[in-house]
Amino acid sequence: MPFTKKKTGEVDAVVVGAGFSGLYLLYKLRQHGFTSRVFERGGDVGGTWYWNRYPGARCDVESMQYSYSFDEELQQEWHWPEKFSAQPDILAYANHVADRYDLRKDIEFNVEVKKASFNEKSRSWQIETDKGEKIATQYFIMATGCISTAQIPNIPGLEGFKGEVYHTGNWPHKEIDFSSKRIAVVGVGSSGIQSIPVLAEQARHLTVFQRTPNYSIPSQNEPMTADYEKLWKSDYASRREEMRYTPHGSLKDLNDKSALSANEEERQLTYQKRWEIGGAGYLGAFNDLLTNIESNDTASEFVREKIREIVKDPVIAEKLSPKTYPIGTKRICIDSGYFETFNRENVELVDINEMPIEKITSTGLLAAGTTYCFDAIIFATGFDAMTGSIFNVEINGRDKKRLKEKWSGGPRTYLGLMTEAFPNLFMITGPGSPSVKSNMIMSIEQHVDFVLDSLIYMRNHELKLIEPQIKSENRWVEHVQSVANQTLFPRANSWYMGANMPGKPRLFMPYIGGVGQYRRICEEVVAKGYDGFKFEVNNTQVAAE
Ligand code: N01
Repeated sequence: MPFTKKKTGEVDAVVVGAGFSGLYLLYKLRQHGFTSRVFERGGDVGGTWYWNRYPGARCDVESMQYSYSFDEELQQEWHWPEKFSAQPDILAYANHVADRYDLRKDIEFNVEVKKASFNEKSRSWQIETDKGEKIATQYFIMATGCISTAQIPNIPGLEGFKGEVYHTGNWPHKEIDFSSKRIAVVGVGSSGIQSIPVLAEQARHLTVFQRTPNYSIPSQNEPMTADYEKLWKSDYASRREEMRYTPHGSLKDLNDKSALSANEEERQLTYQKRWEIGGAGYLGAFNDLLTNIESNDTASEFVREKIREIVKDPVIAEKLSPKTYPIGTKRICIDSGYFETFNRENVELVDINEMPIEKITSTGLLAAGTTYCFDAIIFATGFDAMTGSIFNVEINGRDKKRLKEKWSGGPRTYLGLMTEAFPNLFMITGPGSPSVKSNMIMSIEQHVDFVLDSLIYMRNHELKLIEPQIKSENRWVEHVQSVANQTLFPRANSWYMGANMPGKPRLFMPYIGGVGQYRRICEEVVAKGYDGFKFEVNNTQVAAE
C-alpha cells in the first residue's frame, strides 16, 4: 500500500520509535491502509539494540524465540549464528526487516518528539518535534521501549572528570581501544555483568564498583547447530502459537513441582542440570521459586555456592554473593564468564557499601578516602525503566491533563495499553502489561496486533475516539498490584519496582500474571466489544456493550 498522507500535515497515526515495536507497527499500519509518520531519535532502526552496543551486549532470550513471528517466510529465511544472539546480529536482523519491507522510507531519523497534546475541538492529537514541526494525527502511538532512558547517577564532580565517560545504554558507534587503559565500571546489573568479562580482557586494569551483588547464571552460549535450527524451523508456526500462551512468551522447560516437595539430593541435581543447560530456565527448576521464600532460598543458596566454587578469593566470593533479596526478584542475569573474571590479576572489586563513592575527581574517583585513578569510567547504572521514555515526551490529554501528573503516584493504565483521559494514545508494552517480564518481541507483536485490530474496528464502526473507562483502569491497576503481591518480587529494590530511581513511586510496574493469561484477557475484552473501553462518534460517547 503506498504511503499517502491524509491531507498535508495530517496522518492517521504518529508512531514514536523505530525499534522492534515501531517497525512492526509501520508494517501493519501500511498493510491496513493507515497513513503514518514514524519518528526516531536515533540515526537508524533497532531501538534498544541500536543504543546498547557495549562490549558483550547479548540477548538473554534464545535467538530462535527472540524474533518476529508475523511472517513465516521471514522466520524461515533468517539464520541466527548463535544460540543467544550478540547485539550486532540482532541489529543486523532489525536492519534486514527494515529493508525487506522497505520501511525506512517512512521513518524520520534523528527526530525527537517533544510534546503531544490532545485537541478537544478537532478530537485529534497535535504532535511537536524538536525540529519545530507540528503534525495533526488521529492516533498517537508510543513505541518507545521499556528500558530506553539511560541513567547516570548524580555523583558530584562528574563534569570535571578529564577522562572518557560512557553509559552502556548509550554506547558510541565506534570501536573503543581500552588496551592501555585503566577503567572503572559502576553497576553490576545485566549490562555490567555482560560487559565486565569482555572489558577485563581488553583493559589494562578494571575496577568494578558494586552496590548490590547480582545472581547470574551462565548462558552456556554456543554456535547455532544445523539440527537445532532445523528442529525449530520444521515446526515454527505451531511452536510460536504455543509460545503465545506460555507464562513468559517463550518455550521453556518449567517443572511443575514445588522445591520443597523434592529432597535435598533431587533439588541439587535439578539445579545442577539447569546450571549446565544455562540461561534463565534456571528459575523454572521448580514452580514456586518466585512465590515461596523457603523454596527460593534453596535456589539462591545453590548460586551462592557456585560463586564460592568459582571465585578463588573467599573474601571476594562473599562480596559477590547476593544475600539481600530472593533470586529472580531482580532481573536474573545471564553471563559468559562473569564470576571467573574476578580471578584475573587485572580486575578489582570495590563494594561501595564499605567504600561509598564520595565524588568523581578530575583523574578518577574518591571512595571512602581512597583515590582511584582511571582513564575511563563506564556507567552500567541502568535506566528510568517503563515510564522514563514515556515521560520524555510532554503528553497532555483531555482538559490539558498532564500524563506525568496523572501518573505521579505510579503508572495507571488499562491493560498496559491505554490510560483514561488520553484518548487514542496507545503504548506498546506499556506499564501494566507483561512487557519486560516476557519475551519482548512476542509481547510487542501482541500489542501491535491489538492496536491495529482496534483501529480497524473503529474505522469499520465509524468511531473517532477510544479510551479506557476509569473503573476498568482502576480495577486493572489493582489487579496488577495484587498479582505482584502474591509473589516475592516486591521484596527487591529492583527497577521493576522503580527502586533504582531516587523519588520514583515504588510499585511493581509490569504485569506478572503471565503472557498467556494476559493474552486471553485481551481476547475476551475484544470478544465483548472492547469491554472496559468507551468510544466516541465525534462528540457522542458510546460505552462498550
Ligand atoms: O541496569 P540495572 P542494566 N551507585 O538497573 C547500579 C535489560 N538488559 O543496564 O542494584 C552505584 O539492572 C545498580 O545497583 P543496585 C534487562 O532487563 C537485558 O544492567 O541498584 N551503583 C545495578 O548494579 C536488565 O535488567 C540484557 O544497588 C548504582 C546497576 O547499577 C535491564 O536491561 C542486557 C547506582 C544497574 O543495573 C537493565 O540492566 C542488558 C549508583 N548511584 C540489559 N545506580 C539482556 O538481554 C545504579 N547502580 C541480556
